[in-house]
Amino acid sequence: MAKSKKSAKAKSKAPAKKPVRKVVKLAAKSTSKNTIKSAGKAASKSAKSAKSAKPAKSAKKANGNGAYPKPVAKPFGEAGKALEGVRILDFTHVQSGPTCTQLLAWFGADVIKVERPGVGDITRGQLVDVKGADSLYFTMLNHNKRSITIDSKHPQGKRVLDELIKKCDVLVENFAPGALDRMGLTWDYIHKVNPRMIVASVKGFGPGPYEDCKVYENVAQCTGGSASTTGFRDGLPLVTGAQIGDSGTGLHLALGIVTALFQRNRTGRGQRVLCAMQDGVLNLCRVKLRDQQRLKAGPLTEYSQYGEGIPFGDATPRAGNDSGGGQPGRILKCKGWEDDPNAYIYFITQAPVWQAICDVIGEPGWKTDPDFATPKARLPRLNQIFERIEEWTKTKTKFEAMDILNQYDIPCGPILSMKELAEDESLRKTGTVVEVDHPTRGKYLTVGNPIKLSDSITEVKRSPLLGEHTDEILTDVLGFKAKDVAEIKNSGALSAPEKEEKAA
Ligand code: CAO
Repeated sequence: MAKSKKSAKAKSKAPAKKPVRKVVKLAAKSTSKNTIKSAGKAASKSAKSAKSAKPAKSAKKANGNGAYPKPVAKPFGEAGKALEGVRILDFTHVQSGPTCTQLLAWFGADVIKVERPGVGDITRGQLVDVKGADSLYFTMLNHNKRSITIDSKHPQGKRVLDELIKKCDVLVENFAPGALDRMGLTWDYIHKVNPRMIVASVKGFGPGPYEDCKVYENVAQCTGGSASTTGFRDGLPLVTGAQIGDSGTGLHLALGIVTALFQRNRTGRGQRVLCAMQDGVLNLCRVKLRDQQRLKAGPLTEYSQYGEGIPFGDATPRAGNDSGGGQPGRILKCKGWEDDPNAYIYFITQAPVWQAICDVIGEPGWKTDPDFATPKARLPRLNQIFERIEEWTKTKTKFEAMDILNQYDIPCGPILSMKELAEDESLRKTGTVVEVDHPTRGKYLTVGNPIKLSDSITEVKRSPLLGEHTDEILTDVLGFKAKDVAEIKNSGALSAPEKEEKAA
């Protein structure tokens, strides 16, 4: 490599080598905490100076001409959470809905998870790794929530639900189509009981031929355009490990909810928010619908298939690991690939750094060779180009390659295993990977809030045990007196039905 570095330096046209950035294991030098702290200091300073100076006209305008409160003087991160005061009636289960309400909880909403007595969210008992404890499936999707058990079909359960509807701002659910209505909780009913309530739902499909179908993650990936465009041209359609159907739709729904809350500030009324998983996946596959339409204008020249001389059909094909845009890229082998399934790097031949790429891989002649010098000339030769680059990457570990290539601003990324991500120090420091303690399962790792707000800092709290907060919700939130609590409890609306005695 020393040779390639030297040649990169020697060529006057090659972009200057940047000072070495330590990227081994992607360790960040400054933590987000530090960044947030300094942002907080700066903000406090500006808040102080704002007191003495007259606000500029533009600032006044941005602040709604005085319609909004003055900026608080408290340091960033100490002025409460973004969604403080918002209460969520969380009727979600499995993954898509819980992802959404977990985000809202991280932003400070009081999320009250309603679960079926005795059973709870079905994921509590799925993929169990510690006997007798809630599964990771459940704990990793339900942080910062409270749990109450209610049989929603019991008259006394309905009584409690009615009170919750009155006291909450948003009802979030992802039951199978029609299930909420069958509980008697139609939109008309809820809107009548609490006209300010927002009712947010995840369903598999929007209105249309499939609207009544139950849907899980991979069904959404298949029906939303992801599977038909994932994998290799000559292989099966593939699903991806990223849960774009479930977690992706949960994210979409969270945005819909905060947007509806924002509109409610103006209109005073709630509305329905619907995210269909098919729509959410298609939204994430938008570039593939772009390519579908480009097919009319001729072959998709950035797809490897073009260089291989294989004609295109009438639908966007699977493109293996080709880059999605106009910057050709591939996954290439690195040192150790024979034994390590993740010894690979994604390498992008971005046009502005082509000269540096040629120098690094030891092909300086390609900088001026008309077959390689321009992006257009390179498109039919991508296989040859990436084979040559791979000869170089195979001599480096993925971290060494990342380190070297970043000195020249060459976009690339090592294929990181879940083990490497779990152990990554920088992700721990930013709170993206968090260790949480749980009373029945002990310590476990989870993914924290990936959305960092400088004035609403997320603290990841363990998921609730089944019905852990039933009493406090009945009394503190709903204001039931002891007599009413006893009546509701004795009715059996909050507890699992007694198991029938087995006949002797
Ligand atoms: N008290 C009493 N009954 C309750 C209850 C409670 N607290 N909570 C749920 N139930 C009942 C429901 O009312 C429903 O009963 P009916 O069908 O008799 O009216 C029943 O439990 C089952 O609900 P469901 O149909 O939603 O659950 P399922 O396990 O059969 O299906 C799923 C699961 C995910 C396929 C379905 O909910 C669905 O399609 N949801 C929408 C799409 C979605 O979010 N999918 C992502 C799932 S994550 O991969």
